[in-house]
Amino acid sequence: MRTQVAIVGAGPAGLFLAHLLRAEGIESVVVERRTRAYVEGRVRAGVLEQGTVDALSRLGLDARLRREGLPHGGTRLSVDGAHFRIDLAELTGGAEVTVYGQQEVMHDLFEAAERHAMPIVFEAEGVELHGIETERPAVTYRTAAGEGRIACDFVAGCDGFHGVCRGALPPGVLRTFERVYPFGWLGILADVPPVDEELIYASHANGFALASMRSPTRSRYYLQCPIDERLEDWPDERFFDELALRLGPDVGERLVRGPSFEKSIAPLRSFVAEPMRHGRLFLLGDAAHIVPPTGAKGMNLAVSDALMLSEALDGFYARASMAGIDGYSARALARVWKAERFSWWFTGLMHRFPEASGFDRRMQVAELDYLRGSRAAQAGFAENYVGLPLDQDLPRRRSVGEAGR
Ligand code: FAS
Ligand code: PHB
Repeated sequence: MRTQVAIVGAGPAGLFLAHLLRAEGIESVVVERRTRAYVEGRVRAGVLEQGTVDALSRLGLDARLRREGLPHGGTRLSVDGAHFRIDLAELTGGAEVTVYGQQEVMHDLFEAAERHAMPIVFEAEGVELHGIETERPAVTYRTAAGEGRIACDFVAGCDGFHGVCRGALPPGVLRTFERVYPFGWLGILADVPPVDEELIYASHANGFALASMRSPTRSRYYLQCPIDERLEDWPDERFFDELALRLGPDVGERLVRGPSFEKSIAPLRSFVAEPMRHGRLFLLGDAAHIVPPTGAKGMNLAVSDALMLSEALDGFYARASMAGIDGYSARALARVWKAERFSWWFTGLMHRFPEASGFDRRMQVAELDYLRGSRAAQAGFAENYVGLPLDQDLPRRRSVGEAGR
């Protein structure tokens, strides 16, 4: 078959891109290794930035989000049980985040893809890229129905951290940057009402905890844990006891307990691959970058990559312009690195590091105390947490002469 853009991977990056291209009249075919049920069933992100909500609205895919999503104008931080709130909306001129699970986003995107008869090949094995340095690239794969080949103009690598597309960049071209954290997140889902109407990020001597949610009747909770922790060592009773301790007495006593129906441990890493374009191949989302989930950026970065690439491809097909194509990697990486910084900073602030010195711990305490008491510090937190604009035009650097006036 032939199409304009072959998309490898049907996660948030791949499906947002497919819908954005459809909206611009650009054809694509998505090739996904798993089944739709598997992709939809993965429990991952929980918080949508304003830009992600706006993208769903622009695509006309926000009806259920408007009904069921939970807009949050603030978030809370807890330090050894003492809480303070950061008023996101007040500090950002009205921006907020929306709690709406990645599973729900994927359901809405797949439902709409079905309505629009968008071609998605599921259970595709052995995906390989060909000719990405030519103007006639192709993607091959096999399914139960046999071998498949997609001739295209461009390939979008949306196949996540463990996919094959990043590996298609020649070794001399690809540069990677990584930090692996010495702990993970033990997360549960339970059908119990959330402990608070907003999220609570907690720093405690025993480690980090996060009280989040999926709905007014479904809670999502996380505990920092050693990376080699075993799920069987964390029965629900132990999990809730530790969560109550780390959230502090006044919140802990409000905690509603109940049986978890999902329990998993996620490793934490910061990772960036550069460049995010080589020839006719583009990398988007986790295929190009990973953030620790502390800043709730992972899925939102996948969406902003898709927004940028769809603009670039619209320029190519509508105006025969290569400007967006040539500028995609630098533009996407400018936003990616800022989200990497915020996620790394927030992770370093809220977690306990086994090798931390007494000085390191004092730095955390001082920074948390500064954040608690400074409007300027909270404004910086807020603009990063709700999501920086697609292109953050930093104030023009003033020369020394100008600064002296
Ligand atoms: P994805 O990994 O979501 O999707 C890639 C798709 O490509 C998958 O469907 C995969 O099956 C497919 N694929 C892979 N290899 C392929 C191949 N060879 N051929 C064809 N298809 C292939 N983010 C947050 O913001 N908050 C969180 O709390 C959070 N928790 C997370 C927990 C876990 C365990 C993980 C792994 C990630 C978490 N994330 C979180 C990050 C997550 O939401 C990602 O950022 C988001 O899914 C990125 O979307 P994609 O780039 O589309 O990658
Ligand atoms: C979640 O609800 O899964 C969630 C929320 C906020 C985060 C990370 C995860 O920072």
